[in-house]
Amino acid sequence: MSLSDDLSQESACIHAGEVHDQFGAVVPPIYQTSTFRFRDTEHGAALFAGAEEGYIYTRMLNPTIQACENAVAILEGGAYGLGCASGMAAINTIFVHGLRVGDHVVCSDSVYGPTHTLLRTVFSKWGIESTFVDTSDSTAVERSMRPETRMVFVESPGNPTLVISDIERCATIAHAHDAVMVVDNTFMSPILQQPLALGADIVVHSMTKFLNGHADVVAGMIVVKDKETYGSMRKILNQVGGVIDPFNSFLVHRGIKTLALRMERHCTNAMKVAEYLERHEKVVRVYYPGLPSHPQYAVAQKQHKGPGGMITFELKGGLEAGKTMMNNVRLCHLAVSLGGVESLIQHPASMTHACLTKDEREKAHITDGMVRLSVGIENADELIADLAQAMSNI
Ligand code: LCS
Repeated sequence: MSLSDDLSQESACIHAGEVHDQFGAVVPPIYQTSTFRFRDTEHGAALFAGAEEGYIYTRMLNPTIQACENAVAILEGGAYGLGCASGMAAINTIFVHGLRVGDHVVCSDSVYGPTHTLLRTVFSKWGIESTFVDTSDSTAVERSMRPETRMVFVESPGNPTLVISDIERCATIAHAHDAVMVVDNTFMSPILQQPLALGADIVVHSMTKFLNGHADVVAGMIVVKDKETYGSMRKILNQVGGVIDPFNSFLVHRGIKTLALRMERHCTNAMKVAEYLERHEKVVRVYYPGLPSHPQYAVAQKQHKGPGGMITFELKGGLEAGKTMMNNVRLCHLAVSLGGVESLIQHPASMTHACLTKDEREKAHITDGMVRLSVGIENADELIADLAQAMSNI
């Protein structure tokens, strides 16, 4: 991995992870192969023994995957990336790597539903307890720490409430208790937030979202700071097996070239839409990190380079009003996922966060009336016109 440290994020998006192959290919080729030929038995044995560097088998390492891993690691200001089959495969790999029987995790209560469920229903079976807490409240994080806490897992902004945690403060608390600080940076992308620079040890992404940006790939990425963590995590990933494949790596890497450009447009569009929604008579509440009304606006200003593309809001008339609106959009699609060039609207309580109990949702302030909008890069006036006509049916 080589790229000058002072290169801007805009240029890094274009050049990070580029390869120098024998043909001078400008774009990393797709090495669509499951396995690699050895010169002879000694070569094969040396590769397996780690005495020589090279490729053995695609689950272990592949040049196309490595190019994408390097690109994301550079953008996050980390040292190594580990490409995974999905964001959930990446999160699972981090848990399997970092936790053992008797350990305790402190996790944001407003996280993507399956992250919550994975800890609560799978890792709990293996004697790993989790406390879900509002990580925007650092005193609550401090209070939740136990002698056996080995990991603090923060998603910020949190899905779907957009609650913002002070990453620097959470990392300080985690480190004071010898716990690893993990940040899910999916909602911001490395263009708008760099958790490693704020003290996090590990960053995770669902690359299905902004990094790829075109709603045609499911993939994840882990970024770490040091060789030792990378080595032990790579072994776990090889064993649990949830690796990304070469073609998806190629697509994500291609998507990253326009990441800085796309994020700029996501931010300006979402700001216009959020301001419009906040003024609308049928809207009760808008959660958007770019609005001064956001409860953690000051933290957002300190921690983000832009407000992002995600908006959550509540309508007068709650769930029924929300359903009417979502059933009447024309330009936006009624679909889960986020971070693509197209705008997507969905209902967290019955969709992305339906796997939480009503009590768990209430504790995390995920109300039945919440509507989540991933603002795409369409024309902002046309998006606003679509939302206006959809709300006129309420
Ligand atoms: N982390 C966050 C913050 C997410 O929003 C998601 C997926 C994941 C991790 C998991 O990534 P995946 O395995 O899907 O690549 N979020 C989704 C959402 O809000 N709607 O559909 C998927």
